[in-house]
Amino acid sequence: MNRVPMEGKVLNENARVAAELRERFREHQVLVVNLISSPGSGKTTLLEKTLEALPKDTRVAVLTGDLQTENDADRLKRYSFPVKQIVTGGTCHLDARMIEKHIADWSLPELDVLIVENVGNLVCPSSYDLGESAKIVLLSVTEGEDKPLKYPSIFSKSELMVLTKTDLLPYVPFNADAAIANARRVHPAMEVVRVSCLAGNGLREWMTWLEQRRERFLSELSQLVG
Ligand SMILES: Nc1nc2c(ncn2[C@@H]2O[C@H](COP(=O)(O)OP(=O)(O)OP(=O)(O)O)[C@@H](O)[C@H]2O)c(=O)[nH]1
Ligand SMILES: [Mg+2]
Repeated sequence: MNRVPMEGKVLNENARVAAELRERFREHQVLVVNLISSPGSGKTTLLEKTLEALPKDTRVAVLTGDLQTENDADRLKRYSFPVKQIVTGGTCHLDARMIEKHIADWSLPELDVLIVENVGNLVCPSSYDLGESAKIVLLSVTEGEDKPLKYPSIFSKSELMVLTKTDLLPYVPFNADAAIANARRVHPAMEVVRVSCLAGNGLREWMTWLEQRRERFLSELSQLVG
């Protein structure tokens, strides 16, 4: 009976913690990106390719969320960057408190980028601000080009859509141009990168996007200060 007020309270509390986190990330100039998609769209694989390609002295860390297992962190720890698993124990999204708790023993001044892999879910994570600078939505070519219209919330809040598994395009009835057009119906300014982690296509473009997003973040910060 009290579901709606209780949800509102939880979201307000989350917004408060997220605002504090955002302030800390800005203070220490840490770009935080929040990767969101359906289960299995390729978030961890994209992160594996990203960490593999980064110079070893890159100041990057990863938090990866999952309902139950440590599998994704185990996959990502191989690349020698700081990685932590957040096991939500059944909750279908990460929240700001979980981020706060899991970065508690990391030194933010020693980081430039924090990448958060959210729990695989196209709905719940979109309501929870984590203090990130940008949300990024992944859509794989096996999911159907209508998904931006069916799950508009996350597409409207994301700056970038990574269209994943493009190596499968010859084998599935999926119209990539229609998917991108649908995403831009929901969010006209949506940026798009087409990636195949299997074939390696688009990975350079994705890395460039991340690099340029950090530059933009720093320039926005300097305008705030100046
Ligand atoms: N063909 C193809 N398969 C891919 C690609 N990227 C990922 N996969 C496969 O897709 C499956 C799921 O990939 P993950 O990276 O674990 O997906 P995820 O989004 O992290 O999954 P959750 O964390 O469970 O939500 C794995 O079997 C990957 O090998 C790709 O570019 N091409
Ligand atoms: Mg994963």
